[in-house]
Amino acid sequence: MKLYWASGSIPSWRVKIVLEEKGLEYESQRLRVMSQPKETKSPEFLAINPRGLTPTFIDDGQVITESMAIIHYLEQFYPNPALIPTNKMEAGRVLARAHESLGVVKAYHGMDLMFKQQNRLTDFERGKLHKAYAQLPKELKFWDDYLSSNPYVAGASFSLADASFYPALAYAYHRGFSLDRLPKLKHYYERLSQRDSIQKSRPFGWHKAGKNLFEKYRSHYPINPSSPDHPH
Ligand SMILES: N[C@@H](CCC(=O)N[C@@H](CS)C(=O)NCC(=O)O)C(=O)O
Repeated sequence: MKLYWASGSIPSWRVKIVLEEKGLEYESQRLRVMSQPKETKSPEFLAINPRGLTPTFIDDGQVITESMAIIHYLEQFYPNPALIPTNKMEAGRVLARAHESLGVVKAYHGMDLMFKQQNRLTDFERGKLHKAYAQLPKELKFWDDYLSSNPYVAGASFSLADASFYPALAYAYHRGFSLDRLPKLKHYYERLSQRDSIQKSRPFGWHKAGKNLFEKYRSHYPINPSSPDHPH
């Protein structure tokens, strides 16, 4: 088994968590996506994955791309320990929430525009950024509610939904989003951060907060802190 991955990538981290949970040994190859040219766009890697994206996983000569596909594949062919329950109702919830976590990632596509010089943003980009900033707390509130009745996001035990969602939540923390208004989620984040599979796979430097995109946003676009859309 071989995994091509990128550091600080939510999709790569998902796959690594599942590999650790299942205790699978694999060859690990990090590809740098911030270098010029990107290692993900080298002819050697493009021959494996023509889209040049990580994670890319190889098992028995079969190339599997897309993080959600890889974790489902791992569950199907390496079922122990099970990360999807056998009970229909519970399995449905795990699968739905695993895929719902993509909604959290979607909100970051706008927040990433904070990395750019603000006076260079087009009106369209600025609109996208504002939308993402307002959307993320709303999105995370769903997850806080999911934790009202269960210790994990889709039930009583760690599942594919947690492996899929936790890296997206960790990104929010890493980028300075305060979880103080979402106490169940904050507690969940702290508890899962201690989990073996998560500790072993954590991207370099992600044990502490990184560049605070939320702070940067507020300094550029001061908004009324009492507004219901204000996440802090
Ligand atoms: N939908 C894909 C997304 C993969 C993706 O966008 N990977 C990024 C890192 S987060 C990447 O490898 N980028 C390399 C590049 O743009 O060359 C998945 O879930 O696996």
